[in-house]
Amino acid sequence: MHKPFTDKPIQRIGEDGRKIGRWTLDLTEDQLRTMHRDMVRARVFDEKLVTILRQGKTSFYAQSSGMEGTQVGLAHAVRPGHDWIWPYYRDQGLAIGLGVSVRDLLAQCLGTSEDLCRARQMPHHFGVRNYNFVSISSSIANQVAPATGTAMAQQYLGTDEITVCTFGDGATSEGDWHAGLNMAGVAKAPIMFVCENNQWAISVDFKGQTASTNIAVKAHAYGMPGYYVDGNDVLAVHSVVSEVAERMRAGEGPALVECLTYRIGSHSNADADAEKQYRSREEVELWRSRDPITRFERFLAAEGLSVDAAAIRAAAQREVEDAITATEATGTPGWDVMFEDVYEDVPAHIALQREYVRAEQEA
Ligand SMILES: Cc1ncc(C[n+]2csc(CCOP(=O)(O)OP(=O)(O)O)c2C)c(N)n1
Ligand SMILES: [Mg+2]
Repeated sequence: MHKPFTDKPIQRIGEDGRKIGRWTLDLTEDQLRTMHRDMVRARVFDEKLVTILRQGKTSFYAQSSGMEGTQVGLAHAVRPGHDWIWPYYRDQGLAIGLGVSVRDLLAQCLGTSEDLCRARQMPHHFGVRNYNFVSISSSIANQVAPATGTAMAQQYLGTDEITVCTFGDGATSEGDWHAGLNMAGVAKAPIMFVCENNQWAISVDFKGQTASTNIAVKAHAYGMPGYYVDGNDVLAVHSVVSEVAERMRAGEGPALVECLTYRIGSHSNADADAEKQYRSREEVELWRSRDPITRFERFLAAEGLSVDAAAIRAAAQREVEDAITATEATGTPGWDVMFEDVYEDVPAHIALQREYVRAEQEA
């Protein structure tokens, strides 16, 4: 059993890839290989999205490079399509780890005809119904209170589903965040709050965010355990969140898991990272050297499990490129989709607006 409220982040593997402490590996070779592949796929997806953003094919993207250990470790402890996920906008690695296809994610980013959101959401704000992956909202901490509502419904209905709600370190300063955690604590709802602490909220660093020693400690106030985990250690994340999920399924109520990681790339395509205005290159380089994928590869090698990293990367690049070609070939939806799906009987004023747009389009 992992201990809550530790001073140091919980780890399983060190930077050198060696085991820390005494623990037995409870994952199969196949699971380990899939975890590694999903981390690489998430990284490659990020790299490719930055390129297509520069080509003007999409207009918004928030990178998750450096955070794959947290997102994939979490994804592999969730039962896809059974448990519910209220994600935040940097969670493409979580979606990929759950099994959402890269093509579905790309269709949304590019707003093609097969986009599950019908090209009506902001780019990179996915929602994937089959995976109970709720549409991403850009409003910080907006998802926290409704996620608690989902968990309360699961409890009320007597299901064995759980809810996972993710957010960044910056989100923990929002009122919604405290309201959601408070209510979950009172209700003992089956919800796992996962803070992807990448140490920056755009240009505000962790010290500027909170006077607490870490985020996990805040769980005390809401009557739930708080786990402080090394988010660049995929096995530590997986082990802690798996244990927490089991406890929640057994009716033991909510928990807060903080995964300490780092955002290697810019905040989005609209911040001053490239101009070096708020963080030093030395800091970025230090965290780049703590790459979660490299660390995991060292561990796999130490365990005698060699992976052909170059081949896996090349396959991931082909996967993303093929998905772009295939989804672009489906074209883009017509202008009239914006008037569909909301009302069964279209109200007169909306019908009038539709006619205005039609006249304009046909002029
Ligand atoms: C309610 C609200 N306030 C402010 C913003 C502007 N904003 C967008 S991202 C962001 C920082 C969030 O940081 P964090 O929660 O740490 O997530 P990260 O981007 O680091 O993954 C802010 C302040 C917003 N989107 N919503
Ligand atoms: Mg952050």
